[in-house]
Amino acid sequence: MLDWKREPHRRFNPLTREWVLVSPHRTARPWQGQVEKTSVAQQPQYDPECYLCPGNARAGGVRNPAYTSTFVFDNDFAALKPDTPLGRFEQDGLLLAEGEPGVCRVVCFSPRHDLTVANMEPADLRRVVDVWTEQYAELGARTLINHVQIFENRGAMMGASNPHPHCQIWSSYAIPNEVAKETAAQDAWRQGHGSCLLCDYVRLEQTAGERTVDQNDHFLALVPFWAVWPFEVMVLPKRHMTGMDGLTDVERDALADILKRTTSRYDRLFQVSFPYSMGFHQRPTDGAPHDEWHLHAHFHPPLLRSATVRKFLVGYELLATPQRDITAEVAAERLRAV
Ligand code: H2U
Ligand code: ZN
Repeated sequence: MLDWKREPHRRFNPLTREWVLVSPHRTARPWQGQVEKTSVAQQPQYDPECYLCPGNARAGGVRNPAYTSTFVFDNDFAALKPDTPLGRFEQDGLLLAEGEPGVCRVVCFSPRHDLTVANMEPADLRRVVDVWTEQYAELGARTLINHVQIFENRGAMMGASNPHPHCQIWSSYAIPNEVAKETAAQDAWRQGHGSCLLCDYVRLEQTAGERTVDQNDHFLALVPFWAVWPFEVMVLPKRHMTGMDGLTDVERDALADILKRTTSRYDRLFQVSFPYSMGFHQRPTDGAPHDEWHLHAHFHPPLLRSATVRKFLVGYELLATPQRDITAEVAAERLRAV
């Protein structure tokens, strides 16, 4: 039997059906070196230069309303446009291109420039969950929108252009790569096992416990067995639901709660406003029931050892297979401890 806590090994991601290389012998024990404290400039509640703050002008001259809770607008530099034709170009099976219509939006979580998911009030975060649910339903109902991707880039390290709490929504005609992989894997699991892959996984992790980071009555936050990023986290509803439109009122509060718990743990880990890319994966909105799908969120944070030491996916990882040293179990233990 493989001693996967100590020996180099690879782990299988059943959602993407890809492998990750794990080298636990390089850091068998949790990091015990110095944790650098970085002082981050305190943000003002209102920044006259911010294009997301209430009442301010955006690029192109549009002015934001004096909004008091959440605020949604069409991205002024949208990567996708709704009126793009569905043309196709093909040459010798080698060159293939498809027109890709879509809608890109920006969602401000709060009028307050200085807040983050970790320090917003639960009731205000709950309103953000409501907006996500509305957007998923509204955009997903359009004939040419078959997938709605909600995601947040947090922190300059992850390419966020602005500290004002916000996320983006890119909704598209095609099913994007990661979602296509997860759809195929969940569908195959359901065909082969007669059950939901992530319902089965949630049950396994609830029993195992060692990769659990936090939980409430309705959601589980864990470092997946196959995590690539050092402190990668998945947030999953304990009950089967294919998308956000399946959330009950109580579950919407619980989703806000688990997101706040998870991001607060992140902030405490290196005593810094923790950078990450996070996003929700849920049923494609192509009209099929997709009962194989189980709603979840992925957090992909870049930090490795401190507020300033980050992981890069380069070299072997870019050319061969992603690799990590600290195991998912040790990462979960550290996130549980803060
Ligand atoms: P990020 O911080 O995740 O980059 O999101 C900011 C988005 O806001 C980005 O996609 C858009 C950018 O195109 N944006 C506007 O729509 N209007 C503006 O005035 C500036 C930025
Ligand atoms: Zn702002």
